[in-house]
Amino acid sequence: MSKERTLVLVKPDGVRRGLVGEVIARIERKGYEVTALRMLQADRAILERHYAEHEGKPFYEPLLEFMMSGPIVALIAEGERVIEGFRSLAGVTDPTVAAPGTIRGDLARQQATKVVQNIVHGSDSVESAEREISIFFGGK
Ligand code: IDP
Ligand code: MG
Repeated sequence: MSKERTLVLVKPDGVRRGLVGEVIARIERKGYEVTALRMLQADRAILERHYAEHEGKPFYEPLLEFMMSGPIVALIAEGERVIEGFRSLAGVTDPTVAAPGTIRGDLARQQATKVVQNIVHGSDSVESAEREISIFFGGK
């Protein structure tokens, strides 16, 4: 099994609520290594690249607005099967039904917003991970 890298984002709701450390702690306690980390205010251009697959969906504009609503933290986590492993730590997209024990299941819930606010993003494949890492870390 080869070592993988994944892109994790702590979304603006996670940063606003002071959950950056909690997210990083869960990644580290699981045994993955954080190998790059930055805080940034995402602009529309970077988010259009990151969320290109969702263009045209009803939640696309609210998603971009939400992701621009405050600072985010981007990090690279590394380890064997980290892509699948972080998605497992994060839980499913909808925080109402995300399993207790997961980041989304423990720390998020449905809000009265057009876009689901669920604390974190994690890449969903090797191809997405490399593409997304190059967006946030310039090909590093
Ligand atoms: P993921 O983050 O679990 O991979 P995606 O389907 O890639 O989920 O969607 C990206 C983000 O867009 C989600 O994390 C969530 O914030 C938002 N989102 C996804 N589907 C919906 C929806 O049906 N309604 C509102 N927001 C959504
Ligand atoms: Mg996704």
